[in-house]
Amino acid sequence: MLKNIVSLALVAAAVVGGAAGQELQLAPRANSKDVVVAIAKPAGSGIKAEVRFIQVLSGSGLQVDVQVQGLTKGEKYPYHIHQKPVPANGNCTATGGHLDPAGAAAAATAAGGKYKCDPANPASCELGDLAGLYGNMTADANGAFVASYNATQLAFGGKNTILDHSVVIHGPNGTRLACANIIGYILSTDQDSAAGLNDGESGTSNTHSPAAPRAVVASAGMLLLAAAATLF
Ligand SMILES: [Cu+2]
Repeated sequence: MLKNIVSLALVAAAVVGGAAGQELQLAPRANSKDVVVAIAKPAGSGIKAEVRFIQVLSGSGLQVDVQVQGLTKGEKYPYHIHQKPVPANGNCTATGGHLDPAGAAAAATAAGGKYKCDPANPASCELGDLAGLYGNMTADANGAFVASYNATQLAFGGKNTILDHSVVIHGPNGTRLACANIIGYILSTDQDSAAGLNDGESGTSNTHSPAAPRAVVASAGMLLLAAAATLF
């Protein structure tokens, strides 16, 4: 399974490299052979990051792979999925609050308390509170951070979709340091799938181009070669 995930990540990198500037719309489809990924690349304040969300082939949720450079050792950096996309001017403040379709924060406030995510009780956490659920980013001696986990609540499509949203990295004092949109890609092994996919979420589809072509893969071997060229 882990090997599969690594391979899928490489495949994703190949397609991203070959389809620069093209966004693909996604829809979960039962019994589909599609491999579905989404990537956000937050940058700013000397930070460069890549967060990959990969469809888990069995079970629910998304595999999340986080790689960051440019952090300061000894400091904690919260990061989240935020509600709104990053506008063209790159203003991270415009991404609004955390993605919270179940209203965890509002429920905490209504109960007279202050929102606090307890990872042992995911219902207490906003869907997009990745730091609360899985821990803050922290830097090693080189200013780097790497994490990989299975976020069981995240999805491509439906009420818990992460598509059309964004990833924001905060400084220790909460300042928004880096942000990027989550962009989805479909890698398909079947050629007869129609275009016109969407993630089922209305109102924010303006960030996608309806006519964007799909990335159709011919063979996994070819893609892995392409991935090597792209990554290194
Ligand atoms: Cu945030």
